[in-house]
Amino acid sequence: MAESNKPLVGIIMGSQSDWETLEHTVKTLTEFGVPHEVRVISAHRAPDLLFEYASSAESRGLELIIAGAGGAAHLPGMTASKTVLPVLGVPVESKTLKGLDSLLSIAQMPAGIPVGTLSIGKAGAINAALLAAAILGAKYPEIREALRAFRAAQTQRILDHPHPAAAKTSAKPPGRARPSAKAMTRPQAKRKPA
Ligand code: RP5
Repeated sequence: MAESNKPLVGIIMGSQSDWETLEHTVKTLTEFGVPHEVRVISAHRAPDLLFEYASSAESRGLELIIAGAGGAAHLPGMTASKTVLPVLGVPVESKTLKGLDSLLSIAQMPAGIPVGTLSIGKAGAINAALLAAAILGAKYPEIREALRAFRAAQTQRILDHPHPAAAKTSAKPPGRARPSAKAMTRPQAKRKPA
């Protein structure tokens, strides 16, 4: 079972200050039972560490990387340049330009090195985890089913609260909606392919 605890997803961020955004990615992946690891790796302040991390990610068993950064956000793109694993980028909201700088830095990659870019801030951080679950779900049926249950529960919350005032008092953020009782009792996703 040790194998089942091996991280499938690497979550990296450019600074400690990015944690308040990327913690939503971690929380969501945890709720889906997706094994992951978390590191602060700055593209500018620790470039050698970034190269080492990205170039060894595949051989260490990672299957996907989520990289969050703000400002001149080169971390996702540089990570993608050093691995063939899928890289999802989360633009962190910057103080000066509200994350527009981060978004463009991550999204505007040259042809040949793609980064799957999410929206700015918390929504992007949550969606990065959900997109990771969708990608990994092609190989791991339990992740796919957890995602299916999450989506059904999310829809049901809308249907159950047609009045906006009622929805306001009882709606939960997407990450709070547990996928299924079955998925939640399982600490980690199994590693066996479908
Ligand atoms: C980027 O610079 C980081 O991703 C962070 O969003 C931003 C500011 O970093 P700190 O100055 O707060 O460490 O590299």
